[in-house]
Amino acid sequence: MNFSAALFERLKAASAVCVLTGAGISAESGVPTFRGPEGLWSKFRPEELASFDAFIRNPRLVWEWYTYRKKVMQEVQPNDAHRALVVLQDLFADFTLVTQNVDNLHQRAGSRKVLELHGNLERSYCIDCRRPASNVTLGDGVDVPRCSSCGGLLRPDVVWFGEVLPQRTFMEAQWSAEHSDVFLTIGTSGIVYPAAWLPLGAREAGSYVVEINTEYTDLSPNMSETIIGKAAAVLPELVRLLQHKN
Ligand code: BJW
Ligand code: ZN
Repeated sequence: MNFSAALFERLKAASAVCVLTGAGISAESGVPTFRGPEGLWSKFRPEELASFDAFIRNPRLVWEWYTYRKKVMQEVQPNDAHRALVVLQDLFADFTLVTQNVDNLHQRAGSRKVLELHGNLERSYCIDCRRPASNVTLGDGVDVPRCSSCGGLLRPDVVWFGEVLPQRTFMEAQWSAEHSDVFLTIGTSGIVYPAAWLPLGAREAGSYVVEINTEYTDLSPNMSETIIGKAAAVLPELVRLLQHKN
């Protein structure tokens, strides 16, 4: 694979690197993405499953969907792209990994700090008393998971449409994006906001912004460069090159 001289020079000189990942980085682990012909939302309508209104209307249906996805996530393993980012975290003085994914694969691969913008499927919390709960899945009965303290409905700790992202986490991500020398946006369609502001904000602040995706996206026209390829092929190659940078 041929990386541009500009990218290589920027990375060699970089001390601050920020990375944003989306569903595409887990595709090669066997986790379905959201959009596209094989995406989750070619079969399910997002507004029926990924909003608080949908949850209140039919909590059982929403829990069935998340129980299925939790099962998928427990059966898969991190791939070479997740592992490459684990190596990258030690190659720069300041490295920030931001993910929109809720699949926990970065953490399982060994990334030390992950800024989770859209939550994590491993966690749940009570919609009434907000108490966290772990290992929640749907049993065979007709009922839905309930809080052991107050009996309120438990929900997955993820961010649905119309909900605010965890503010401190987002602010930290934004700061890192805007103070990065190089920003990588990997495996995301870049159509969901405010996450998609991060690469755009980084570019505006003068960072060298590189997209890695199997196809061009809405973000592409605003990137310093786009590398078309699978994350699990491109990233290990990039890491190999950087490890010999001196
Ligand atoms: C590969 C690959 C390989 C494949 N290698 N690449 C109009 C304009 C602007 C904004 C809005 C608007 N109307 C509404 C909004 C706001 C809304 C929004 O952005 N909507 C857009 C869809 C238009 N945003 C929100 O509601 C957010 N909150 C918010 O704005 O709060 C403020 C507010 C509050 C109150 C009122 C109003 C405003 C919250 C967004 C939460 C998103 N949540 C989800 C679900 C999480 C839980 C769950 O997992 O179920 O997050 S949606 C879903 O999309 C999920 C993802 O994290 C997110 C992004 O998807 P991602 O990761 O990019 O996946 P895909 O499938 O889209 O793309 C995969 C990519 O990988 C593709 O490009 C492939 O080509 C590529 N690929 N294989 C490399 N091997
Ligand atoms: Zn409760």
